[in-house]
Parts: sequence; structure tokens; C-alpha cells
Amino acid sequence: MNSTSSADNTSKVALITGVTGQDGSYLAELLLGKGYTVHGILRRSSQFNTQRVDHIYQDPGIDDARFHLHYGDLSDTSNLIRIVQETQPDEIYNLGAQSHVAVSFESPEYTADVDGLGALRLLEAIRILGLEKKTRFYQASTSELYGLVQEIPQKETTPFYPRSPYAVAKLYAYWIVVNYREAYGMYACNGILFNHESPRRGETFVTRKITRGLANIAQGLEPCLYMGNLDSLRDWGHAKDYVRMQWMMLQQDRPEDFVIATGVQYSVRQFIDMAAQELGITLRFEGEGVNEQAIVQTVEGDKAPALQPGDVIVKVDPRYFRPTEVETLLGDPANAKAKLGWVPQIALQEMVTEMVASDLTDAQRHALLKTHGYATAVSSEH
Ligand code: NDP
Ligand code: GDR
Repeated sequence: MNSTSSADNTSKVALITGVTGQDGSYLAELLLGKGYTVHGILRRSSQFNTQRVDHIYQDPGIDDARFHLHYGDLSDTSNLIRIVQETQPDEIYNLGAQSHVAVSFESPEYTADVDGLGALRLLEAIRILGLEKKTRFYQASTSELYGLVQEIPQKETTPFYPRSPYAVAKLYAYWIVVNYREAYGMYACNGILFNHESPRRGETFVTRKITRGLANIAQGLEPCLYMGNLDSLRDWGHAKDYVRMQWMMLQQDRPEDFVIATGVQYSVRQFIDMAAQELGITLRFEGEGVNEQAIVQTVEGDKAPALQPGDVIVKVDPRYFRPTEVETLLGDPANAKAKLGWVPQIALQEMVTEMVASDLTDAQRHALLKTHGYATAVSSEH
């Protein structure tokens, strides 16, 4: 591996799309820690959307500020060209996306534009500005490309079979990266990342929906969690481990695509069970399919004062089923381990503990405000 110490990076410039998202925020922290100057693209929103990066934001008036935000959008070609021209990045990390699979069935054209053509627009910006030899490009590819899986576990050579408008859009992005690498000799590569989570995970993805929902229920803020397919199997890692790998992929002598995964698989039902145990709750699952429920069997400790045995706290709601589901994903990270020396450091149990603790703190704060008449309703649209 061609590793780079922090001292070597002080003149390096990175541009991150999706910097306000889960991965973007962790990656920005990582790169700033290595001495980079980091530029991020920020979408205009009617409300603040910088919560995940507020702690690293620096006033642009500060002389040595190394973290800068630029308004922009992956659907806006001229804007992207201008930002690339102004920032002259050594590395671009294209993490921006409409990243929710279920939402992509509702907004397929928008998802294609941002997730598919967005990658092309950035690659073209590099070419138009003559930066092919300077700027390295990382594309946030996904295990969703495997969709209806053709091989278990999935590795770099496993055929793709996308199962959603999101995955089809990401398939275009994957291949345009490969094509620009081959056609123009650009340093461009795909990280085929399996699901990765953290306390910063968006509230509507399944892990965070579970940890946040159960913490709220334990504190009496919500009655029940409504879920989709509990049989779904995923290979869940921690976002901090995965952004480290994104950076490593751009430090090699030659660009190459890598699968990033833990190699261990759990069901959504198992994840619910683990999160409940963190709250001192043991559950029993009863019923099948749309009639399945999770019922409280015992409650121990003081984390779930609102619950007692017999309470039904999880129900299946077909509203959360997808028109075509990806039933099972399990990655084989052997190539990343062998060539880059990458191994995930945070195990699922540790991550569940961290996520539940974080959501429980929020729920306890909210419950306290509610007790004193200051609380607003918790948002529960998942
Ligand atoms: P998030 O949903 O947390 O973040 C997505 C980011 O993209 C946000 O900053 C969002 O901005 C931004 N964004 C959305 N639409 C646009 C747009 N039109 N123009 C510019 N920016 C936009 O995703 P993650 O951090 O979890 O994932 C990062 C990337 O990795 C995504 O591309 C995702 O598809 C991919 N991926 C994620 C995996 C995971 O398990 N997390 C696994 C494999 C791939 P805003 O904050 O304003 O919404
Ligand atoms: P995924 O993540 O679709 O794998 O995409 P998500 O957490 O949304 O779903 C994982 C699995 O859980 C099932 N599920 C539910 N999902 C959600 N969101 N809400 C529910 O109530 C629910 N109940 C069951 C889903 O059907 C699915 O099988 C994520 C995103 O981060 C993508 O951007 C990324 O590319 C892939 O991971 C790898």
C-alpha cells in the first residue's frame, strides 16, 4: 500500500460531494485530520442541513481555514464545473446521491439524474478543465448493484443485477467511471460499499430507524415501530471504517475497484433484537409475514421506563415493502484486505451499542422537555 502520512498531505485539496451526509461528514473529519484542505458541496435547503459538519465548520474569514462549503447540486453541470475550476482538487469524492432505495421508486428520474448523470458531470468537469492527470476520482458505488444476487458472497467479479431505480442509476455511474478510466487514463475508481451505519445515519434507513424508534418507545415518545421486510439480510459495517477505505483507494499507484464489507450477515429481525437488548428489553417475535409482531418479554434496568411485558412494540406494515427487494447481501472484502491491508475495526455489536446510546440520549432529553411542557412532537415519518 502506498500510505501517506499527515505531513505529506498539507498541500492536498479534496472536494467532497454529499459532505453533509453520513459518509461525507466522517470523510471530511478524516481528511482534515490528515492535513488536507477540504471543500464540500452544500445543497440549498429551506432549513439548516449542516448538522453533521457544524462541529468542523470554520469561518471563511479565518486565514488558515481548511474546510469550505460551496452551494451546488449534482444536477447542475455549470455549477460543478465552476466549483472544480475554483477548487482545483487533487481528489474528488463523489458521495452525493439520492441515497434511499425505497424513495428511488417514487422519484426514479431524479435519482437517475443525480446518482447516474451526476458522476458523469463530475468526470466531464475534470476533462473539460484538463485536470485528468491531476485529479483523482472516487465514486460511491454500492452493493445494491448485486441486487438479485448471482453469487454468495459477492466480490468484485460477481455479476450485477440491480433491483431498483437507485441501483440502476448507480450502475450507470459505476460503468462511466470504468469507461473514463480506460478511455482517458484517468485515476478513477469505484468503492463497492456494503451497508454502513453510525449514529449519523439518516433516520429513515433501517438501522437508525430501529435504534431511534426503540429508544423513543422506551421513553414513551412513540407507541410502536412499523417496519417492512424483517427477513432481509445485510452485511452491516461502521461508516468510520468505510470512509478510511475511500481515502486509501485514492492513495494507490493504480486505480482499482474494491468491495468493502465485513463478510458477516444479519437479518433486520436480529438487528431489532440486538438494539432492544441494549435497552434492557428482551423480545419475542410472533406471527408471520404482515402479521409478525415483536412483543416485550422482559424489561430490565432503567432505560425503558415506559415499557412492560406484553407491550407490542414492532409491527410489520406493507407500506415499507419495496416493489422489488434485495433479500440478501454478503460481501467478500478479501481483495481490500490483501491489497490495501484494510480490515474493519468496529464490530456490529459495538456499533449497535453506540447507536442506541446516542439515540437514547436524544430520547431522554426529549422526554425531559416533554415532562416540563417544552417538547415538540418527535418526527416519525420513516
Ligand atoms: P446520505 O444520504 O447520508 O448523504 C447523501 C448526501 O448527498 C447528502 O449530503 C445530501 O445532501 C447529498 N445530496 C443529495 N442529493 C444531492 C444533489 N442533488 N446534489 C448534491 N448533493 C446531493 O448518504 P451516505 O452518506 O450514507 O452515503 C454516501 C454515498 O455512498 C451515497 O452516494 C450513497 O448512495 C452511497 N452508498 C452508501 C452506503 C451506505 O450504506 N451508507 C453503501 C453504499 C453506497 P443533503 O444533506 O442536503 O440531503
Ligand atoms: P438499503 O438500506 O436499502 O440496503 O440501502 P435500508 O437501511 O433502507 O434497508 C435495508 C433493508 O431493510 C429492509 N427494511 C427496511 N428498510 C427501511 N429503510 N425501512 C424499514 O422500515 C424497513 N423494514 C425492512 C429493507 O427492505 C432492506 O432490505 C442502503 C443505502 O444506504 C444505499 O444508499 C446503499 O447503496 C445501500 O445501503 C448499500
